[in-house]
Amino acid sequence: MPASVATRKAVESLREQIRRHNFQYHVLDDPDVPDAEYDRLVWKLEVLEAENPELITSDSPTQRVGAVPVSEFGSVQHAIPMLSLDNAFNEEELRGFHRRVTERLELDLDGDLSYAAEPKLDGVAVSLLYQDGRLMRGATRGDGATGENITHNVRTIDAVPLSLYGQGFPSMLEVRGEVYMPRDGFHAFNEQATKKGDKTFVNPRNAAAGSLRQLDPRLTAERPLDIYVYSVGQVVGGSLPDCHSEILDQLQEWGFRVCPERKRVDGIDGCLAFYEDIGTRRVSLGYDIDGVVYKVDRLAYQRKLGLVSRAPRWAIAHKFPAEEELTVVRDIEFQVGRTGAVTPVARLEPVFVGGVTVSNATLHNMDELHRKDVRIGDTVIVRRAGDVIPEVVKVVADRRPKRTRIVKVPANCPVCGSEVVREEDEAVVRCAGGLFCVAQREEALKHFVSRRAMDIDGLGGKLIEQLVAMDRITSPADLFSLDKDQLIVMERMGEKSADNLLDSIEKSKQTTLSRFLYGLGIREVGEATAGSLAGHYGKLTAIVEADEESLQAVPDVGPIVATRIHQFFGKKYNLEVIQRLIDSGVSWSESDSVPVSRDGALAGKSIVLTGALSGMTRNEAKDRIQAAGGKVTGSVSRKTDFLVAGDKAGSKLTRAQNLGVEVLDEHELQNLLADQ
Ligand code: 9MJ
Repeated sequence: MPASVATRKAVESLREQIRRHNFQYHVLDDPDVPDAEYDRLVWKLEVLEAENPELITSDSPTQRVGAVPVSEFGSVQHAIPMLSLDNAFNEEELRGFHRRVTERLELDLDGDLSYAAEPKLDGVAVSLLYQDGRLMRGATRGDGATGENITHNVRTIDAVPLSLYGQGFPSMLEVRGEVYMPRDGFHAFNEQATKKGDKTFVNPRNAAAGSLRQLDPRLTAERPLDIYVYSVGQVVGGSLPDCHSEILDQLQEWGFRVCPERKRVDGIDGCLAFYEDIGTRRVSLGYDIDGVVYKVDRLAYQRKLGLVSRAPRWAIAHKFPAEEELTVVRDIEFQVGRTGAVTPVARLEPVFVGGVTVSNATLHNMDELHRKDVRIGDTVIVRRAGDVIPEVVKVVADRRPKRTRIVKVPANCPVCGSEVVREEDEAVVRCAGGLFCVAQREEALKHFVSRRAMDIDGLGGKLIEQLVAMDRITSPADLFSLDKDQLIVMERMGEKSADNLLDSIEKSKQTTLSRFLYGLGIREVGEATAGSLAGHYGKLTAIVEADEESLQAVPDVGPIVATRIHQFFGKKYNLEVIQRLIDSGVSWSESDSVPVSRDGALAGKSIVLTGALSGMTRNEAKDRIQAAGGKVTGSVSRKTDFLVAGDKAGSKLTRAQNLGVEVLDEHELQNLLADQ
């Protein structure tokens, strides 16, 4: 029985509502209904379509994912070639581009020629062809003239409209843009893949490319892909505005996602300011970019400028320093940290990456080293993004020389020769030497004197290394018996600096219980836990005597942390050092350790700080949050209550937004603290 008029109308109305919600969600980033309501509409439509299959159309929102894999990718001729972009790697090259443009257009070099400036997305370029408003074909760029037909896969990307929104579109409209995988989605995808033992991707761009190269669209549909469009190709039967930036506004109205960072700028100064601005915010964008693109905004000028060998004369990509580079592993050595963790470190042929020269990169731990199978002599991809420690991403397999050296876990600590052990369920191997190991001793001392612990000014890493090497100090307690004669013989130590250092050592004796506990360097006891312990027990003796069960009553102390604390105070050596410290005059007043406010404005709240604060230092903010009963942690998770975002907040802000964590600015934090 054919569907009734009422059913047809219901189907149309549901599709219309779904398209509108899609527009709000994907294009405007402003959902107007909760997910549950959206899902209900789709479900209703699915039911009606199942009952009336003759009403199914290929642009119905239910028809994104085809059930049958394609057997191969067909090829697609681009009616208008898909262009590539010339690059400018520095300001001089950019100025050269601007000079050529203004000369050809016979304009004033210092005039305010408008450019459309856009971030340069690091994804996969695609072409989407719409006929009478319906998506007919999706294709890769390929060599610019011929690409691959990936219609079955682009259809699965929720942000790609299957039919255009609004009115007035040309009967034939080809839209071009970049399919990318947002960083969060990339990490989540890799995490899942690791759990399942599946292949992981090296970076979001490879993940996007790999996802679009699936024969089975059901696999592509599971990948968190997104799109920003940035130009048009073939246009028949309709007209578009006469400048690039307005074309993008129009595309947005027709239902395409356009990068919100794009901006019309004037002249070379406008371009440079845009480059600076995007460069500082690059880490927090949520997706990878490798530069910015400037396009002469007026199409009449674009036509006049024309092309030269597949690249337009009217556009240029102004590249950021690469975050990934190739280099060769000269050696793999092992570093010993404060807790004895023995970490493999690759010593590299120095390489310029992420804006600095890198000659060491972490390999994290032995499991990572084995998984990546990094060998001495290998060519590797090194990554340094933002302020992150440089890391070896992967080995370039086809550049492996015949003779490479595989590095094994050392049986003995490379520093002190003690046995190296691996604890059950831990990826980390550790030197069993404890404070017998010079490396652990040095690191423990550096930690003890650090600003957030005992805060001994003027006692830097190099000096500690010298003092340890000369056997002047073996434990923190020895610091307090140093005298001027011992100090003055050290390298670069004058009389005045020796006096100043002795002065700061003396001053540091008056401390707080939580700083002292933190400074002891008990494994798993960071600042927040040290604060909780001090607040909960108030007295050091009570903590020393506490059993594991009682320790677990302290906020944030679980069984593992409780064991670590109990083990630490169970060691005679540690108790002796503590006693010597106290005998040397290290003290704190008990009022410093008043229980952490249980009814303070931030009681029980977990808070992450990011970006630069203007009205207080980060440490002041930490102290005040702790005094108000809150806990400051380093990374954003679902358990985080607030993210305080200062100026130039980075990726933590994006993560918080994605997880729905409440974001406060500095002013709002001040208000909360003022409620105390
Ligand atoms: C990227 N990759 O973000 C272009 N692109 O324009 C932007 N690529 C482009 N524009 C013409 N924003 C050719 C390529």
